[in-house]
Amino acid sequence: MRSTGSWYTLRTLDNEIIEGRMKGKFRMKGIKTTNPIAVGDWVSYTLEEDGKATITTIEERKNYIIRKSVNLSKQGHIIASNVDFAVLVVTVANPSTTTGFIDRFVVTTEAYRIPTVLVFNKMDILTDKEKDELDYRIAVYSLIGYKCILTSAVDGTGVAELRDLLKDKTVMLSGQSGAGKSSLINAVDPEVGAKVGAISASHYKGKHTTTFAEMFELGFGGDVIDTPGIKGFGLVDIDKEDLNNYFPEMMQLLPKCKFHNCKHIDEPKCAVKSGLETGDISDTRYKNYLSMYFDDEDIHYRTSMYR
Ligand SMILES: Nc1nc2c(ncn2[C@@H]2O[C@H](COP(=O)(O)OP(=O)(O)O)[C@@H](O)[C@H]2O)c(=O)[nH]1
Ligand SMILES: [Mg+2]
Ligand SMILES: [Zn+2]
Repeated sequence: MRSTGSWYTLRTLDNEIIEGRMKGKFRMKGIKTTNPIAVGDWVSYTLEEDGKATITTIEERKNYIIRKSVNLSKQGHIIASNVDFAVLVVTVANPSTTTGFIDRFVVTTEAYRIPTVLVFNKMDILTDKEKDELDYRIAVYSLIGYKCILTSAVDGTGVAELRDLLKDKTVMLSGQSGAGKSSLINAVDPEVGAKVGAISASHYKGKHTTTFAEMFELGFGGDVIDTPGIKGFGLVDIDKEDLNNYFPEMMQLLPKCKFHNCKHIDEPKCAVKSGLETGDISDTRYKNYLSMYFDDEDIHYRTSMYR
């Protein structure tokens, strides 16, 4: 359910919570990761006399999602494993989530084949102009096939819909800090008592733990993995030549491009570039695609700049 340093919190099949440590070293085939055990993993353990568990094996993961480690760019950090889908909480205002952030996230979840739902939070504070912005984004993302939900943790908008979505599932909840992840968890299940805002930030400040995923069990059934502090997603082990595979709307047009391996950059008779002119391909999505293709990590695009 979570880990603090070398200790792991485990939930047993009998729904007991125990602390455990791992024995020896685990290596995952093929990938270098900074954390051998991730939130969401199933493990086997032996129970010690003091009631603590010694973790002996990790079960094979159904899926997992990795981001680049901040300092060791060659290594990845497994954010969560064995999830049914991902929820990205985004906000149009206070703070404003860039489309670059959203697109990096959904490219990563596409690459790991994890279905993704976008939750637009803080509906209660949007100005008319921000609502226009929201409508535009929802049009773009729902057309591509991403389910979009509108919520407010303050006035309760969309909370019932979110609750239905989470029920009996294991869900990775992500979003930039301050988007309202903890508030939404509490809104769907007040019993959870996730720490909101400044409290959780200061709580972990001393530890330098910018990524501290944590699983919460929902009273009505289901588990949510809260992943605070994720500033953005590095595109770990995504080959840039494969990047176009992770933009579903580009994949759909690919058969109409002249070249079957078109990267939609400067090839002639490219259906994606024609789609940009007709409006079938979103400018911001395409610009974010180029930014990722050329690995222009520092560029953050805001939807409003390109409309
Ligand atoms: N107005 C408004 N504020 C919200 C909403 N959701 C969260 N907040 C506020 O946004 C701040 C960050 O919320 P938090 O849940 O800690 O965000 P997290 O970092 O994503 O977990 C807190 O001050 C919350 O009270 C919302 O729907 N509307
Ligand atoms: Mg939080
Ligand atoms: Zn093309």
